[in-house]
Amino acid sequence: MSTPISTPLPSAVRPKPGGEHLTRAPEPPVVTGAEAVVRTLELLGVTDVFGLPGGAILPVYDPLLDTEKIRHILVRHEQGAGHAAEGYAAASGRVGVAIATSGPGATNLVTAIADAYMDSVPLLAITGQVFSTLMGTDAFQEADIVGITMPITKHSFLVTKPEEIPAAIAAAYHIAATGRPGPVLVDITKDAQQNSAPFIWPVKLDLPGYRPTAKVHGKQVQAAAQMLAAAKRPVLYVGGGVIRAQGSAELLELADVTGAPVVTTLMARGAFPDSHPANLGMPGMHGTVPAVLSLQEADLLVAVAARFDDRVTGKASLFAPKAKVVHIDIDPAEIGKIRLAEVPIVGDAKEVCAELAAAFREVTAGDRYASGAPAERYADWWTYLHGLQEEFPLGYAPTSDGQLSPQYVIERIGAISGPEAVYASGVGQHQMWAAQFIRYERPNSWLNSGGAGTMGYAVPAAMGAKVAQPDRVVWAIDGDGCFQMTNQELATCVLNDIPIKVAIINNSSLGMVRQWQTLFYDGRYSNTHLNTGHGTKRIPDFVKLAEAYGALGIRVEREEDVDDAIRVAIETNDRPVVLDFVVSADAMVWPMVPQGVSNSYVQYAREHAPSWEGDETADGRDPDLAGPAPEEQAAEPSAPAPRSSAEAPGTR
Ligand SMILES: Cc1ncc(C[n+]2csc(CCOP(=O)(O)OP(=O)(O)O)c2C)c(N)n1
Ligand SMILES: [Mg+2]
Repeated sequence: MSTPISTPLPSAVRPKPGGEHLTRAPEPPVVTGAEAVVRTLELLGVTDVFGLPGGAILPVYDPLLDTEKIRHILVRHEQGAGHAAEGYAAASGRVGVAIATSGPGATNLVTAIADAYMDSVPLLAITGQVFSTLMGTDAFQEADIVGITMPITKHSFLVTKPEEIPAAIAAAYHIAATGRPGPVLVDITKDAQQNSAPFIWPVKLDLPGYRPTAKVHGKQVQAAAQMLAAAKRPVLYVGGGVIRAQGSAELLELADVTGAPVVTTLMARGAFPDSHPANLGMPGMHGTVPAVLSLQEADLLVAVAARFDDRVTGKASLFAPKAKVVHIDIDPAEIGKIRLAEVPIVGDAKEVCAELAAAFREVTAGDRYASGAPAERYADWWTYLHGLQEEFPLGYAPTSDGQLSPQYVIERIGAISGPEAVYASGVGQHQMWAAQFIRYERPNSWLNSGGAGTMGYAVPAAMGAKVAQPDRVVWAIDGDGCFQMTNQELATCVLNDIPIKVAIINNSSLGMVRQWQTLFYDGRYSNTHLNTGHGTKRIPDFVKLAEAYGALGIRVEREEDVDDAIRVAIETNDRPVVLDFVVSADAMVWPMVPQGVSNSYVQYAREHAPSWEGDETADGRDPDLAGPAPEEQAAEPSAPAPRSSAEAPGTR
């Protein structure tokens, strides 16, 4: 990725004695630091920023009033600004920008910064800081935000002089967008904003040691191609980095050339089309049985910009026990962090996928699978995987209490809105169902908080996505718990004409936590009931809340009303829409691998584990693969093995 920071300011033309005109190096204009902030953002091509003012950033807000190039969207909470900037970035691939004041304004951004760090989102956070003379005195609204965010930023700048502003912001923008993207903070003291200095542009980026793009090592690519050609049971294990690298087309090429199966992690949903026959779906704790077991049975993993997250690996020492690993990542620190890679490849996923596809073609040129049907190469493997797909399709059981099924609602939203829409989700059961039951066909269409698991992400992220892509239908698929964390941004959406659609999957509870209480705490529901749904006082009443904000609110309680409500939401574009889907609290997310055990212990539904190829133990687990039975393993204390009675496996 390159960054457009070389736009020069118009050069001045001065008269020369004798009537001739000569172009001379212009005197740089002298501007305040605050003006320099706005000018720099303009020159970087920033068109939208999300923020909320306060004393220490007030100087910057004054020239923001005059710029015609930048739209500032006034949020109701700085966390909303941060997630909106993230949603903007995740939907468009551009850098998202958030602005806050010092102290609590800046600390309100911290969750979003941490979130962006975990999910490699290019985020530029600009904060005001107290006067440099007051720093370190516990001044009013002082917080050491550079110190606070040090472990959760890719880099940060503390700027105390106006002349440093253009270079600091340009460098921050560049660092956020290049290499492995991430959040960068620029903290600017109030005196640096108020004082003046010559505005010099373009700036020279002086970033010693920052070399984000390494040249791909050809020999490693060659070795990977040979391993792929020799493998019998390979899997392309695709992570969210493919989307950040805009490498979906190259990944598709790699998959098509090799004929290998593909799994897309929670962060990578949409990186590879769900309609593609090689896509086995999502791996991990709530992954599809074929995706989870493909990794367990594989003899080769080609990890493409994936980071072996514990929600994917389960107990890491028992993950993919038969596989060698090719690990492709732009961040060398990821390689070998969790799992040794026999072939490490440091490089941009887009570039490496293209090179690996070409190398594979060369290596296999002339062999009997090279032309015609690449899937034939791994025919036995595909036979096994197709068997799993047939036996364990994603599904869900009807609800037992007659309430709406949350999976059905989400499935209908996806089916009616289609792959051109954008779907942002909160965190919890609804997030997993949205990852499972919406079919993603294009990158940047699925936005969620995968690494941090930040409740409250959906509404502001959807708002940011809609600002970036106003012509798309943008959904926030949210939980009743998550929605209560950031729904104040509905005011921002209404007042700024950002007509997002919010689907609250209202199970009246902190559902994912409740699910663990059902499975692991004998149904002792400690502090997970939210009283927002069926048979409760409905505090708050989401329809009334939506109306109070000037949005359209509709409650949906019956299956036959679901489609109509979704269509009304899609057709309503003069204001945001909130659909309160009152669903069953008892629905659970399946399949599931209990935390801390081998993925071979994946359960299709309650008490229903897949049976195994070859030698089987009485409980259906292959002793070679599964490791000790879950009861014998050192499972996390919070997650003993499931012990409650049967629930029907998925039927739809
Ligand atoms: C900020 C934050 N606090 C707590 C959690 C722990 N947590 C994970 S999922 C969840 C429940 C979310 O409830 P809701 O939004 O209603 O979604 P549901 O699981 O019911 O679909 C909680 C509390 C979290 N992920 N983030
Ligand atoms: Mg809920």
